[in-house]
Amino acid sequence: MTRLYHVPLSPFCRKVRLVMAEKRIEVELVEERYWERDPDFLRRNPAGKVPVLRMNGRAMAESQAIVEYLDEVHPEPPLMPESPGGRYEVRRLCAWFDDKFHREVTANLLYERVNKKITREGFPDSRAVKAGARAIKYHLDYMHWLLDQRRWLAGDAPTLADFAAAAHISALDYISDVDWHRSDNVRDWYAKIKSRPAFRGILADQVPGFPPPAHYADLDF
Ligand SMILES: N[C@@H](CCC(=O)N[C@@H](CS)C(=O)NCC(=O)O)C(=O)O
Repeated sequence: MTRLYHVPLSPFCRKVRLVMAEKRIEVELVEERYWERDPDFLRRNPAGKVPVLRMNGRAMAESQAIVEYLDEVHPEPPLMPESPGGRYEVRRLCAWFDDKFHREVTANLLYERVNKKITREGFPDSRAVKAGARAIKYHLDYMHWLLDQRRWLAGDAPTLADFAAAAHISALDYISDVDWHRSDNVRDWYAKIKSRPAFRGILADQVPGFPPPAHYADLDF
């Protein structure tokens, strides 16, 4: 039984879900309220974080290690380029989104507005929200610049970098925090990736107390 312990709006969980769907790997999704620190969950991942993927007799943590493992054991379609330089660029961009974008944007917007309420940690910090709203502009401009030179973020074919970025962007779009008028390049890229069958699962997500805007699941947004 392949099972993913996740929360619906976590960008790291979404990255794993998207990559599994792209590779047509069937998986049972189990919501894990990681903040309740269930002892069984902590046994599966002592770091206490989601995602955790139970597959092939092991419990795996760390989304980037997981998606690279999946790309090796399920090579079709390949989501890593063949050349070392190409793989370097994919890993650099995955780190860009999962580290820099996560810290400057996702944490300031999504975690302040949604996670704090769900985990009963209090109210959004308006300074953090303002900082996130400022930072996302710069990140969209950086994506615009990349997409001026490439069809996809890391080159001319879709890679793990696109799914890492789309995982963050889709979670922010769920709370209407992406300005789709800022860059045609980014909008076209997102329309392209959003229309892939792999996206269906996350477009159907519904988080109680946080209904998504109408455009969230609309392919023609
Ligand atoms: N580097 C980890 C980050 C995972 C992560 O931070 N997940 C968050 C949810 S979005 C979490 O479980 N946080 C709980 C905690 O930090 O205690 C990965 O890529 O899987």
